[in-house]
This record gives sequence, structure tokens and C-alpha cells, in this order.
Amino acid sequence: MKAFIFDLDGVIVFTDKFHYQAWKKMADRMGIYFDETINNRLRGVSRAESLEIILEKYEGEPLSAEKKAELMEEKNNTYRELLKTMTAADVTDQVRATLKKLHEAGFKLAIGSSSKNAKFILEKVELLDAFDAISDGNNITHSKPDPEVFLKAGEFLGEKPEDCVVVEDAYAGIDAAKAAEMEAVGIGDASGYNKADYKIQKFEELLKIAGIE
Ligand code: B16
Ligand code: MG
Repeated sequence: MKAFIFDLDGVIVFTDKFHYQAWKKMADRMGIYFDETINNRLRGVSRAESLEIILEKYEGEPLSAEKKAELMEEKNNTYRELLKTMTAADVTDQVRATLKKLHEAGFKLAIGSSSKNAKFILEKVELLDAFDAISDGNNITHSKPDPEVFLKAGEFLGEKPEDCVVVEDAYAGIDAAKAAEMEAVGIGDASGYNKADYKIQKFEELLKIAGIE
């Protein structure tokens, strides 16, 4: 175990409420039914796939690729406005301290996120410097459960998959980690997923897995 690769949303920060508000605004404008239960299906899923899930409730004529791109842009603009309100206080002291201890113990740290806004979020919460590499929605062509985002993170760090441990809150993310032949830690929603090699309730439990505490 030489490196940890962290999913961002649902592990380090919690932006589901912003995703929800932004999609809801777009859905309401389009007259599409959307609620928190549907929103839960968007966790860890790419922006384009999220839109397809929301459009399951759309009753109008099929939409062109151009129109779909416009809807995604509309959602992303609202979402980024909401992200601007984030500050360092949106990351817990436990998360910050745990990352620091892992780094000081010699582990390499990376982000493996489906989000194209990952760097922007990390800047807002003042965590950009905490990671040695960032693999995100901008450097992948296939989203989780495809292993690409984590394989790229391992490559950026210069570590082999078998030496990397992924920390994820989404089932699709655990599946992606296993497909990358990496160990997987389930937290939050994924703490009940039987494919996770480790299941934790609190972020700081990673120190035990790393053999530090
Ligand atoms: P964006 P993660 C994922 O982040 C979110 O969980 C998911 O809800 C979102 O649709 C996806 O990023 C794409 O985000 O629209 O910002 O590119 O959990 O992989 O860190
Ligand atoms: Mg996530």
C-alpha cells in the first residue's frame, strides 16, 4: 500500500445539495419531474449520464445532442455559482488532519473524481496542495464503473494498481476500483457494499488501514 486515491464528492466534500439545486432549477424550467430520490441515482455518475437519468421523466419530443449540451451547460453554470460559496470550512478538520498524517507517513495522495469541477472545488476549499495528482472528469473518456479515472490517477502518481487504495462513497466507484485491480475502501453510502475490501464510517479510520494508528 503506497498510495491513496480519493473520490471527491461524497468523500472529501459534499456537493450533492448543490448538484440537486442546480439540476432541479433546470428540470423545473423544462417542466420535468425531479426529486431527491432521483438525485440519489446521480451520485458518482457523469454529468451526461445524470442528464439522461433526469430525462427519463421528460415527456416532450426527443432532444438533440446540441440541446442536451445546452441543458448540461445551464446546470453547470448554476452549479458553479453555488460552488463559489464554498470555503475551507466545507472540509472537516478530521479530513484535513488525516490527509496530512497520511502524507507525512509517506503515502502519495491523489484525487480520482468524475467531476470536471474537481480542481475548482479543491481550490475553493483550500485543498489543492494536499494532493500529488488529480485525475478527474477532464482526463477520462469513460466514467465509473469504468476503471479509467483510477488507473490514470495511479499513472499520474507513478504507482502500480496493486499499490493503490481507492476511497469511495459510490457503488459505481467501488466497482471501478475493483476493475482497476486496486483495493477499495467504502465510506458513506458505499460502507455497506460487500465488494469493498474495507468499510469505514469515519474518514480518520483510514489511518488504521494505513497502519499508522
Ligand atoms: P461535474 P465524484 C461526481 O463526483 C459526482 O458525484 C456526480 O454527482 C457528478 O455528476 C459528477 O461528479 C460529474 O460532476 O458535473 O462537476 O463534472 O463523486 O466522482 O467526485
Ligand atoms: Mg463520490
